[in-house]
Amino acid sequence: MIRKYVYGEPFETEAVVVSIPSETAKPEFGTITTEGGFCYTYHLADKDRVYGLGENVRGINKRGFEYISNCTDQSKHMEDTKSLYGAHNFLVIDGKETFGLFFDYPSKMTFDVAYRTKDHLVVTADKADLALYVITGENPLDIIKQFRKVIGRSYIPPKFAFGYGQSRWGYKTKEDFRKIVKEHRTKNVPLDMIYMDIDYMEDYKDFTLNQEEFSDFEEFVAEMKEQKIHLVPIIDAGVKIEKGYDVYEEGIEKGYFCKKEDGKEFIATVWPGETHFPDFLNPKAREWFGDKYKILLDMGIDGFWNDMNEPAIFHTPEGLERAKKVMEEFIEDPNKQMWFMTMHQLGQLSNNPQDYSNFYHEVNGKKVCHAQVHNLFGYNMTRAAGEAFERIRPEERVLMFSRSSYVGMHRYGGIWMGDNLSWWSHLLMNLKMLPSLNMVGILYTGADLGGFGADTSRDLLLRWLALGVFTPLMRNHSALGTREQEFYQFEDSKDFASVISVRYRLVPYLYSEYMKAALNDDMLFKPLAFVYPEDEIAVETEDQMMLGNEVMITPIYTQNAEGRMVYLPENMMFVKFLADGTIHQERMEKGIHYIKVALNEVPLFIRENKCIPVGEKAEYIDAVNDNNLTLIGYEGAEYLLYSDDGIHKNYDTKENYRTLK
Ligand code: MIG
Repeated sequence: MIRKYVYGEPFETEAVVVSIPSETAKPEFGTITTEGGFCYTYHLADKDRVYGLGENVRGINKRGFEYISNCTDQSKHMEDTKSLYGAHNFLVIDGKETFGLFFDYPSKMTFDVAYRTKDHLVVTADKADLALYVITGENPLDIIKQFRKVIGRSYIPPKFAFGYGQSRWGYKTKEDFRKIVKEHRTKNVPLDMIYMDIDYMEDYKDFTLNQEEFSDFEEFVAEMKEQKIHLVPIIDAGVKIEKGYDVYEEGIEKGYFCKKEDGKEFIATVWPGETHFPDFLNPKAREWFGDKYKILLDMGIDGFWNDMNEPAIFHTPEGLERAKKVMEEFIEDPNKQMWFMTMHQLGQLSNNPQDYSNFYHEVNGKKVCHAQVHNLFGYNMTRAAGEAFERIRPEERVLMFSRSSYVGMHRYGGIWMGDNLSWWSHLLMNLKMLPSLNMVGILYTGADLGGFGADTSRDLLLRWLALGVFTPLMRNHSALGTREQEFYQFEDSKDFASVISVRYRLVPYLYSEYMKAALNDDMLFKPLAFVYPEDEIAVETEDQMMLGNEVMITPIYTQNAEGRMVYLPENMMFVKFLADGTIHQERMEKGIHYIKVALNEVPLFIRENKCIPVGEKAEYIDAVNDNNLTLIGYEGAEYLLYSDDGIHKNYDTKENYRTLK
């Protein structure tokens, strides 16, 4: 049961796609005040657990910390980081009373989950203009499924997007890309995608190509396709200000860029230098920008990633002025130590809240200050692309994932988890983020494997890849200036071939479970707590995850570990993909075990009396054969396989299902 409560005049975010009449009575759970802002308070019982909040640090149970929905370009994900790139204001309280909450509010919102006081959930916003949805149901999963139903079906990528991808900020030339293909193909490490970061463009201008390298881009895309490689270019939010650059000229002429109070286009400096931000909240501007993707689609491109769409700002002319003033005063009177704080605040050049208050969107003919709708920007950039793909290429799926997001964006694309670091703790953090993202419909997701910032190490990369084997988006990505982390930068490439090959053997299962989750508003990754709610140990276990309906994964996330402790909430089959291509299977009793897993092996568990299909090795997704599958797990069990051509959109047909036994 979903009830909707409306306060003030909410902005229509289009997160919810089903029309729900609003209630006049007060919500059943918690208290609300609307004077001087919005405040929701709920008294938590000692054992109440709080799930949700999508892309955030810390555990699956969010209790004990404060999180702030405020889409931020955050390159250091620390334990006390309160805002990442997305805003996902959805919670499930599970305990004395079990219910879900969705605060549909597009600006900054604070979630104090028993942090300031140990037993209160307090949700606050500056303005009391929002829609609150209260969801009741049998259990957390039932509540989540109801929520998912009203926010619309999750994005479904083309099947090649379930392959392995290599990426790095810094690839520039055709030779860079050819080398990657050659290394993978000659050393039998599977590969389907190579990502093109900002250097493929001309001066970082969206929808242009560096002419020195890519004047014959179409041929190059075809050359890669012949080797079964999809090139996936990045698109940034800011449009470079440059006379003669058509995207800029058109945007100005049509008035599709965000403007300041005085009617002049807002300027923000990002990678291309000074840019304007397309007004993605204006449907016409969205249509215009979305159509630009056609330039690359027409050249054979079939996937994109949208970056910098929080939107990230390095600095603005106004910000530089503010900083200059503070600096001058400081220089004039060096004794003014008090100014240090002011300088720090005013001098914060990048992603400064003052700048976000300085520009406007045009929504239904009305000017709306960006700060009031900040969290919708990335969502609507990706929506621009998604809507365009529907127009331009209605029959076929296009790969799309974004950095920033809001609830609703899951209909148009996935997300990657942003700029993590090559830290063991981030491997675990990324694992824990998976179910929270699934709760808000984001199924196509994964982390930068190996870590984006900082220098990775061979063992960290291998362990992270072994987690990546299970995440829909499986991409090795790293930052400019960090240690190179393509598999061939390390000794014994066979170990990498072993781990990555497991992904391709599991794709029939992973894809099938992904599709079932997407088509049934289900989660692909569930916390153990959702499957074994009566089991106290399972409920607290956050470093193991249920994948689909048959599997439990137990990634290894500590340095120098030769294995790990695992908890089995029921009897299970321990499965280990060994380096020689064979599969070790061993029945294990419910309880605690220590499992040994070498760096070149991938472990998983199959639930009692279930089985999963595995295929043969393949070096790209096209070569995965769904008609040559073996079942592993418990004898006599059956598996319902979903399978389709991976290209078109006829998902809802019975022909896509068959029972394997
Ligand atoms: O300011 O395009 O998160 O994946 O490699 C950095 C360069 C901009 C941030 C993205 C990252 C990408 C990088 N970008």
